[in-house]
This record gives sequence, C-alpha cells and structure tokens, in this order.
Amino acid sequence: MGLLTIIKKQKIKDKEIRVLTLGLDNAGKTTIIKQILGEDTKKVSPTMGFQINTIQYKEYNLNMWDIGGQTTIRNFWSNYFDRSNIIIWVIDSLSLERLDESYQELREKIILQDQLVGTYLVVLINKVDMLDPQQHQSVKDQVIKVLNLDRELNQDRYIIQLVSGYTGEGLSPVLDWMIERDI
Ligand SMILES: Nc1nc2c(ncn2[C@@H]2O[C@H](COP(=O)(O)OP(=O)(O)O)[C@@H](O)[C@H]2O)c(=O)[nH]1
Ligand SMILES: [Mg+2]
Repeated sequence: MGLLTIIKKQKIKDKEIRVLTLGLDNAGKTTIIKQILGEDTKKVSPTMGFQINTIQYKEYNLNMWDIGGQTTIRNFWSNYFDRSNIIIWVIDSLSLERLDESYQELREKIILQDQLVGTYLVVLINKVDMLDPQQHQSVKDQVIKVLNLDRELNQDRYIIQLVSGYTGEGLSPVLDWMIERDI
C-alpha cells in the first residue's frame, strides 16, 4: 500500500463521528434518527436496549447510537460514553412538565460525568410541528433558562435547536454543526 493510500485511508477513518442519542423515554430519539436516515418515521416502537445506525452526511460517517430512555435503562448510559464525540439530548416540547426531570438527568448523568469532558452537546427540542410557530421562541427560552448550560459548558461546546422528527425541520443545521466541530 502506497503512502498516499495510507493517508487517504486515515482521512476516511478520521471522518467517523460517534454520536449518542439520549433523553427521556418518548422524547422522539428514534424518530429523529429515522428522519435523518430517510426512513418511515411513522413506524417507531419504544427502543429496548440500543441500536446503531450509520448516517452518511457530507463526507462524514455519523455513527448514531440510539439508546432507550426508560428509567431502568438510564443507569447503563455510561456504558456507551467511551469514545463518544457528541451527545444528542432530546427534549419533548409537548411534555414540558417533564422538563425538570429531563434537566436533572442531563446534569447528573451527562454533564457532571468526567468521562464526557471534551464531548459536544446537542440539545434538540423536538415535536415543534405541533406547536404554534409563535410559541417557538418562548419554548426555546424556557428550555435555555431551565438547563442554564452556560454555567457548566463553554458556548462553543453546545447548541440548542428546535426540531421536528416528523417533518425534519431544524435538523440540517444541527448536522452541519456536528460535522464542523473539532473532533
Ligand atoms: N408530533 C410529533 N410527534 C413525534 C415527533 N417525534 C416523535 N414523535 C412521537 O413521539 C413518540 C415517541 O417517539 P420515539 O421516537 O419512539 O421516542 P424515543 O422513546 O425517544 O425513541 C411516538 O409516538 C412518535 O410518533 C415529532 O417530531 N412530532
Ligand atoms: Mg426510541
């Protein structure tokens, strides 16, 4: 194998990004992944255990790990932290009464974990297709206020975005943000 081939192979390998998709049960994690994969989002059943999907996006391979969010499974999330580059945290904008629970889990199980220093965080506020567009900003403001990520993370380490797993709205800026990180 010539040197150039080796370098090329190395480059391709470098373009792998490992993404863990987490959040409370029913937030829409599996639906979002299906939407990005171009699969039917209406055929989603609760995730037991985990599933890995590779998404090709502009020269990059995004290895998306979809992990169940039921209470009993949450303690096993840390088994998947090793070598993860990005954590996607999905919040259900139609269940804001669970926002405090979501925040507690995000903080305790993700942000405060030493293993995840250096990992980027993507917060997706999902199901905005069901919201009146006029509510979008206030829902986002509410999430920003409750999560208060500025306390623990540098601004270039995270992004908060309104999305819909059903329509795909808001997802491509997130994919671009992910591949533009220094990973
Ligand atoms: N209206 C709406 N419903 C959604 C959206 N994403 C997911 N859902 C619904 O929310 C429920 C949970 O979705 P699922 O992907 O299984 O959530 P998970 O448990 O986080 O993987 C399902 O009934 C989905 O059809 C969305 O963007 N908009
Ligand atoms: Mg699921």
